[in-house]
Amino acid sequence: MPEKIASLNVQHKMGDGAGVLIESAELRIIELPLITPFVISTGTMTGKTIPLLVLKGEGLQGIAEGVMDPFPDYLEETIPGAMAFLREVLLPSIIGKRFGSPYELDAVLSPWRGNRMAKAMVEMAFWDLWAKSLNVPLKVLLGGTGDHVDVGVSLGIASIETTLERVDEAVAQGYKRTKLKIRQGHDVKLVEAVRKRHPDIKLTVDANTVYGLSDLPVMLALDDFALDYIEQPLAFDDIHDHAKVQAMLRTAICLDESIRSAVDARKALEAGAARVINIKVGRVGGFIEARAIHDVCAAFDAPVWCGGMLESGIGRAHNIHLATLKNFSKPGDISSASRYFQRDIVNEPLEAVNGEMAVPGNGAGIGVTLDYDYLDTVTQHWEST
Ligand code: OSB
Ligand code: MG
Repeated sequence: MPEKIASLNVQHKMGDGAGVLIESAELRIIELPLITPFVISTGTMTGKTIPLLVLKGEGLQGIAEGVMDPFPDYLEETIPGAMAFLREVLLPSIIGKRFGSPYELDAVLSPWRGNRMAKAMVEMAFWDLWAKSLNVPLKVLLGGTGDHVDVGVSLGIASIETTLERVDEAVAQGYKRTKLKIRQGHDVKLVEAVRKRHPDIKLTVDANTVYGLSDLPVMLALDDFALDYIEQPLAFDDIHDHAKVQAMLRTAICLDESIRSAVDARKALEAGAARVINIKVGRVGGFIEARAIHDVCAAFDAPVWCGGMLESGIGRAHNIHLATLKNFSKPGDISSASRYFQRDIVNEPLEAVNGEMAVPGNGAGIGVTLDYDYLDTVTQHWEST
């Protein structure tokens, strides 16, 4: 174990029963087939590989999934890298310890640079465990309210004809926003066709970082379609040029990949690089950071919405609880699990009705439970500590 871990000693409230003792952990990699391949500007996904963490303590289980990919094509983190960091660093530093709250746990995680997706797995699983130990729904501890959240769909890259069919279907199902994935050569004509067929729907596009300043004519053309926002047109590590482009557009820019922290959000909003932020709890290191971003954005009057990463029911449930916070005022990417998977790994169906997703469960924590029969059949790797 690196020396730094041994020296990180969090304050324990030993003996008074407060908090939860983390006794052991289980780590899996699962592989869920996708009903339809999901194509974005940076690549195609035909199946969803998901690292899954279960923290166990005091007869309870806290569960979370990671949003990193097998290869670093969305952001830098990868599943193999996260598995090693979890196995060798993060899990040894928390197992056998009692944490009074996620803030105490965060004191162990936050000194490490980067690796926010891996840290988020631990943090989110602990929030679930902590909520269960207090016997309250996760949303209550997060400060959210309400029983439903507004949701939209994210449509992968396909022909104009296929996209129009998918948009028709999403609109018919009552989804409250349609997001089209775009890339060079698959942008203005596509948006024009969808807009022509549906003049009044809430429509957005997501370029997943693929444009540069040389694509300015495309971004200016997209400005004419009354889009609710243009998501992450430029590089994942760029704020400066997003500010340049935002100054030339009436349409809001929404940042996704560029925002890892509340400090990033503050700088982006101060610079005028965006007017909307996509918050993915798994991307930013967990709920503490997600809430901090939410609060910074509220202070700037910038709406936020909950992003998605084709999560299983575990991540989807976490996202729904987060989206109950007040400034999540735009529909999130939390559509029905059945759009992605023939069968989910949780027992509770997570299906949108009229563009709303119900907060799962009436009970404690994230409100969904693992379907172990199915989980075992899709598990590629299993280890425990
Ligand atoms: O940019 O929001 C994105 C999926 C994989 C990688 C990046 C993104 C997405 C999505 C999917 O848009 C949203 C969903 O889970 O439905
Ligand atoms: Mg995005």
